[in-house]
Amino acid sequence: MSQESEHGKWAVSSSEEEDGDKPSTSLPQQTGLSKGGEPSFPCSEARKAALKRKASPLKHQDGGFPQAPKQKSPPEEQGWCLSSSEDEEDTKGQKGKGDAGAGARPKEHRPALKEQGEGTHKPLQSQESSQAPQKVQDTWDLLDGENPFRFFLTKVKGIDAKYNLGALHIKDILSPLFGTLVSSAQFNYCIDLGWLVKQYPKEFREKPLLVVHGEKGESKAELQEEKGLYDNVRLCQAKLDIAFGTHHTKMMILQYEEGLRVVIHTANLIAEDWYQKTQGVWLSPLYPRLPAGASASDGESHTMFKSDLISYLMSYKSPALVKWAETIKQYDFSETRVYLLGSTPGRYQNNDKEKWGHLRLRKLLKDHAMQIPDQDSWPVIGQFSSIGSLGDDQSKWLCSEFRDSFTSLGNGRKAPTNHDIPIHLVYPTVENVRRSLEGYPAGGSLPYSIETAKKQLWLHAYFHKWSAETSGRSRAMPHIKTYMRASPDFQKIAWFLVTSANLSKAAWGGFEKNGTQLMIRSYELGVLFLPSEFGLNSGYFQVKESMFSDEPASSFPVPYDLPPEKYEGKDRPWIWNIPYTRAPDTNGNMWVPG
Ligand code: GNY
Repeated sequence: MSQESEHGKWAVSSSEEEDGDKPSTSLPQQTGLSKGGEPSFPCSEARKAALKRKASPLKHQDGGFPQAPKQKSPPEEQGWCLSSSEDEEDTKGQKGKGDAGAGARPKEHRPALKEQGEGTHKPLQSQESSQAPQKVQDTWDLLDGENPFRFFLTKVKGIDAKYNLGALHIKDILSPLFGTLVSSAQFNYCIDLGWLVKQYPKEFREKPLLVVHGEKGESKAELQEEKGLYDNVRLCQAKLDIAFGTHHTKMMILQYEEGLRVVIHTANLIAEDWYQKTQGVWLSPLYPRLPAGASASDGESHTMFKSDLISYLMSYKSPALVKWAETIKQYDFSETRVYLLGSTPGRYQNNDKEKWGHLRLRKLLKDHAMQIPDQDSWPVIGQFSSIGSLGDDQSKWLCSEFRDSFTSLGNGRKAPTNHDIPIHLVYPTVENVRRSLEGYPAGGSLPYSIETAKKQLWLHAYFHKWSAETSGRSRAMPHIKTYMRASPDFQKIAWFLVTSANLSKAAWGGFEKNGTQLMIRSYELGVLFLPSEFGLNSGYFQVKESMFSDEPASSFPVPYDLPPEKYEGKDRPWIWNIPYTRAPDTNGNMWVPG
């Protein structure tokens, strides 16, 4: 069978079964089913396939890609983070760079991360530029008041150092400079436990670590076996009772001697996800412990983040997470300026409908977004790394329930008709991936399948390329997922969301029973930034134009270029399970899945 359209021409050999709701998770050469008939272990299988390809890459006849920069291949960090968690094998020529070695005390002259707004909670004024726009010197300056949003990208190996100045590696996040760890919880999808433990500084590697995952069957057994090597590690399997659901949530809860911190991000706990990809990280402030005898409602923020986080944790119905919820109750979250927006599997009706997924976003925007003149014409921009089955045409989900939620406005207002509100979708082209730092293997984390793509060619008309000159990450493929509402000239944004949620019904939810029920398959988590929480009464953030200009600190650092650039004639969305052999990638290789 062959399909051709303005947006794609592919040869498809077998006729796949058509499951209207099945997310696009078919693997290149799916290998059978487990006893229970569940699909076989997506994460570990995908990683094994990647390792196999890496071991025997298929060289393109033309050899290297024109400007192929020679680079070290293995994603092993070699002292390119600021943390003091140097590994035995990371030390080659890296000693004496000022980091504390194992067991040594952190730099005493550095405060353990000075907190923006701490104590004073002075709202940022839109026009305020009184703080001299001094050059950002290092991460510490950046955390110290230059970044009210606490929104970061992960460090990328192989780009100009200036683009990593405000970026964080996982070792930075887990560094003793952020706090003296007592206990932690890691929520994630794909977890390399041996690697994860090594990201903690040596002195914290034996502290209690709870790993919350969604693995079943054989890959769960693998994780359990690995866990056996560590006395301090406990596993919590998130229940996934609805078919094709996934535990996508990526969160760290870090309990310190000095307080508690929550990190909500987009990266899997594997080396490749922290190497050459664009990933987003939101760091909470350091939450102080409440005085003994504080009541349940104490330590709440205007955004209700604390109780929303507790509700999210309780949705797992796991004793280990009830304990973490009890711990959270003891801390003061009042400095939090973001809203928590999650998904948790279930079928929700009545009051519960607005707790999760796109209806939660709809409610937050209705209740808290401010009115802006002409906002009816402001486009919605969605940016993601995978795409589910969205139906036969746009009316089925994208331009109905999804658009209704993402175009919601303050004061419960609704655009008279939202039919003309543009939706721009940002997803990498084949050419984006081919020229990326990783080359075609970057496509192993962009699992849009041919089976899904061929059913929804209509969707590809909404697509825009990945471009990120502003953040220096045009060649670091996105695994971040973001959504925002921008002005028609793309200079302002009404809100910004960073999340684990891809463009899928499994993540955001889909109506059932004539819209009286929202059905969600997966766990997802993100944070929503609204201007009002940052002391802006204009109703919008100015978009930060460059990392190096003297813009007010209240400008929002959108991590990719605006306006988004449409796919051109020959552009195709990256599809991970078809071959690309016509042109070599960055490393002179082809892509032949399966
Ligand atoms: C989740 C991923 C479709 C499945 C097997 C998949 C493939 C490649 C990367 C994936 C990924 C996530 C995630 N599924 O990065 O949650 O981050």
